[in-house]
Amino acid sequence: MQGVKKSDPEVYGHIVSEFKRQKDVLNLIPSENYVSKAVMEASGSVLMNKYAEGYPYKRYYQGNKNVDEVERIAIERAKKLFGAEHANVQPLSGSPANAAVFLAFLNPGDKFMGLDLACGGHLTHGSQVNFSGKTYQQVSYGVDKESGLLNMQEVREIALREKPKMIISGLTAYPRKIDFAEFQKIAEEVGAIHVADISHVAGLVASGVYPSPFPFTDVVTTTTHKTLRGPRGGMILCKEKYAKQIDKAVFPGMQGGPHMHTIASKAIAFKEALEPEFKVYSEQIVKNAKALADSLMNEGIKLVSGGTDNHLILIDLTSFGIGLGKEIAIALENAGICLNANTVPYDPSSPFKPSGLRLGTPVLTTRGMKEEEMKIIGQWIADVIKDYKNEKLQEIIIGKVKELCDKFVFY
Ligand code: DSN
Repeated sequence: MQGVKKSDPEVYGHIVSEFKRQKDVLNLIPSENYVSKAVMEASGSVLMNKYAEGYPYKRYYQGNKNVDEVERIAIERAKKLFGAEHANVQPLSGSPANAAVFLAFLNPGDKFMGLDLACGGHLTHGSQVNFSGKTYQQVSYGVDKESGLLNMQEVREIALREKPKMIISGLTAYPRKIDFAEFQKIAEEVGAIHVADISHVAGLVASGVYPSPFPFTDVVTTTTHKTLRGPRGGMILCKEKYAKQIDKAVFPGMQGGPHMHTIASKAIAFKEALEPEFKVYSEQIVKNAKALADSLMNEGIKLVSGGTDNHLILIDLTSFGIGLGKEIAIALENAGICLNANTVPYDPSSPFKPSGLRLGTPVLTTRGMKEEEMKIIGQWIADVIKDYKNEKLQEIIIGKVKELCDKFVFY
């Protein structure tokens, strides 16, 4: 970083502080991860300088012989990793990927189904403050109030009644397995396109430790930076029969020039994910999440759905009070534990003052932590939750967190 240091000491200072923060906190944000040095280096390479509108070997500008190869490699590896017929690696992130899919299959005003934001869906699955809810007609499905689980019979009934043109399956805060095959079956029954948004679980899917939507799902969207441990970015995978529609929707429909430095980083991350060690890593993410969930429940903390099948856990704080998520997330950050406040299904409060906490294990697993550490971390989290106004306790725990982090240095 010597160039940054010399040219812009102010920004350099913040980057160094952020490096230190990432090293010294227990990062439990389930949508984040720490990428390899190779992935990071490619992101900062000269590929950043290249415009490459179009697709490999069919570009609008000259000078693409190197980036054409990089994008071809990324596409081939993405297809191999997931067993997909077609891959578009250009989406800038998850929301643009989903926006391109809407553009490919729907007209403004058309009806689609998505998981309610408050029940674990994403903004782009039809939230009223997002383009998806503003431009198209969303019909939401939720989770069962008691069990916190998806009810596929209800999803089918809504689909038969509403006849949507598209059904989105996928999650940002659902800690259990999703039956992608059943979603596809329902979509086929009502003549809808099925889009599985696997952003959170992509790494687990690639490793075979979570149900895969391949090869039967029409279209799959994902980010590349969560459990997949690649750069900030997105991707669309689909059946060959939708390839042209998807490619046209991404470019020129939705985006201009792709970010070739990010595509190079994606290619590297896919190579890493194709290695046997990545399966071991993914298995450990789930083992760690289960161990952390058990530790929290042993301390009397209530979890939505009573546990987890993937990398994430949703804590229901309503027994401590309504709308306490943010306040307790801040108390935990003061104790060196970083996660995010989140709504719980049928939250009696609002998204601005949610009643839950969302946490996950991708980063801690990348750092090499295992079940033993999860047990201790669960106890620390529970201690802070139960006494969240106790600043002295936060000070004690932050010291212990630092000691633990020093044993698991990643970069
Ligand atoms: N912000 C992402 C998450 O945390 O799940 C989704 O866009």
